[in-house]
Amino acid sequence: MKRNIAVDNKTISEMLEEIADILEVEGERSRFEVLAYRKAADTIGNLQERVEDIYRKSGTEGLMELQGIGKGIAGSIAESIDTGHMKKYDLLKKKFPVDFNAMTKVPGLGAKKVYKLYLELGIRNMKNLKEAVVKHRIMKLEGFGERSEGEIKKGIALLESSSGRMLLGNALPEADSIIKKIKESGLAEKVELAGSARRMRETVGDLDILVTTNDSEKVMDFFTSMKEIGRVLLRGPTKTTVALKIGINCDLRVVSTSSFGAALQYFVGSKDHNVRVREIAIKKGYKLNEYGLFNKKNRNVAVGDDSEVYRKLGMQYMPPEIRENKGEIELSLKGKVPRLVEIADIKGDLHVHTNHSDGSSSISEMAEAAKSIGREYIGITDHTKSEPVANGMDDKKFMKHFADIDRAVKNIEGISILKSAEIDILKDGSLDLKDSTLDMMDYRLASVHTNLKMPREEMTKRVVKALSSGYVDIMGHPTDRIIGGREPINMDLDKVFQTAADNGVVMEIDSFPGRLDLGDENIIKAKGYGIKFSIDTDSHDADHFKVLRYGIGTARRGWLAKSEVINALQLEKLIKSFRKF
Ligand code: DGT
Ligand code: CA
Ligand code: CA
Ligand code: ZN
Repeated sequence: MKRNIAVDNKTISEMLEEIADILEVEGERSRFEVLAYRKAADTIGNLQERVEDIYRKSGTEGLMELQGIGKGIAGSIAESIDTGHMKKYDLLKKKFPVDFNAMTKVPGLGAKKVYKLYLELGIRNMKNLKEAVVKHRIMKLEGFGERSEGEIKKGIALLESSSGRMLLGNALPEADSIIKKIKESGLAEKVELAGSARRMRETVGDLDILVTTNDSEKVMDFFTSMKEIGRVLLRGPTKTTVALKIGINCDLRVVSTSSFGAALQYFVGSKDHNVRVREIAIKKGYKLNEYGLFNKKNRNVAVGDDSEVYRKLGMQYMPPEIRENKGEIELSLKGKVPRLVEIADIKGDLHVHTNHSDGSSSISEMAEAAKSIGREYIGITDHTKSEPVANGMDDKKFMKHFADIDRAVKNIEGISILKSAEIDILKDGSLDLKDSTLDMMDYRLASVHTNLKMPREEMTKRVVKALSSGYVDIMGHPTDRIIGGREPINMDLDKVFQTAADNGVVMEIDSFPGRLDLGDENIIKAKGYGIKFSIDTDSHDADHFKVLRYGIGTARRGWLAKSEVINALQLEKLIKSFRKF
């Protein structure tokens, strides 16, 4: 199987993941080697910088400085950038011509199951898989059964409903880098991101960029020859559409300086928001479109940026994140748009993993990294024993772990390190550690990780019991959904939020791009119960703290103010806010 030059992070990460899948099912290699490839795939997949840039700048040495990337894997990555091929990958794929990458994305299908489907039914790709589901061939297989087939069917539907859109966490860094390059080229005056990415939606359909320039030809030439671009789909003097290598389209629009404000207002969207703004314009005797806000004399009165459009219409400025026609228009007309929480408000991070469970960095490394980006405190929340795959610790191990935290605290200045854990909420709603261990923590974060398919009533009971135990301060990634990968757990959110409100339990906004949990709509719902929030990164690596921007974007889409976010508090106030027992 031939591949295009494999230079983008996603392709490399997927190849490494597939190597891990094949090594795993081959069963001839050590578990260690399989894990090494998975770890490397994960690192590359989460990298905000382009791995190609790192390699070009600092060679294989530079690659080896990345978490979990040793000499061998660094060599393979270098090879794929240099030649467009990874020998090891090609060899393994020849032996196992199975699309592990696509099929393991189906919730519930791991590498081993995919391999079994290949051996027994000859299923090599998604198309074969879908056919087998339709023909009910999978339910007859040993180890699968009717329920399993039904789950695969649901999983495929879930995947398809989200395909075509990309996670904000993958799309936004790409947009940033394209915009930076256009700015640096000096060919354009204004360069602005628009569309759903500017509004920080959790997934985006395509990227939209607006520029002003006096040489549209040159800008379009520059844009279409960028290395990020896979194919030019449409090229014109005012609009060019390209397919980016990362697997999403990007529209670049050239607008005149006098139209810029109206164009930005229009293309930031959302469409529903725009429809309302246009109605208001008409009522006030204007005509509004992407070219301008025109008065009765057909003169454009909104010159500047998008805020000019709103100002001329007698509306208060609304941040892009809330432009969804969900009440922002009414508040804007009354001048009552709230000030939303910002990255700069965040003082600490209350969900951080280390290499004491499934993280890749030490307590001190995580603290240093957090300090370097201005955090004043972090809470260490490693996993508990019910998560053996994540190296979860039992009560005894936590004693040693806490002593290690104490030692790290002594060796670092300028940041406080809090003792906590990400405690599993067990099947019956009890917590995965003894009360005496919980008592030693500064606060307690609890999450559901296992038995995700419980019936609604049971799941609600389970979570309500945990939240009313008096021991839970924060509920971690409350719905446990994975965007495009796993449905939220089935529970009565109203009951859960009511219980949280009654017991002073804070809801987390997990900033990891594939989670963003709670998501915008559930934040609005929880907010209605008077619940407070913690916007955390769930970092598993010193490099992960930067995902906070996605959590903040989501919080803003959920209309949160600084006062509703506990980790915007100074440490002493935060500690006081956790209930004492
Ligand atoms: P996406 O790309 O599906 O994630 O979502 P958007 O919001 O980026 O949508 P897109 O790329 O189709 O269009 C960008 C913006 O342009 C959109 O947010 C609002 C504006 N727009 C597009 N089509 C229309 C329309 O038919 N009417 C109005 N009023 N605005 C539109
Ligand atoms: Ca778009
Ligand atoms: Ca678009
Ligand atoms: Zn978790």
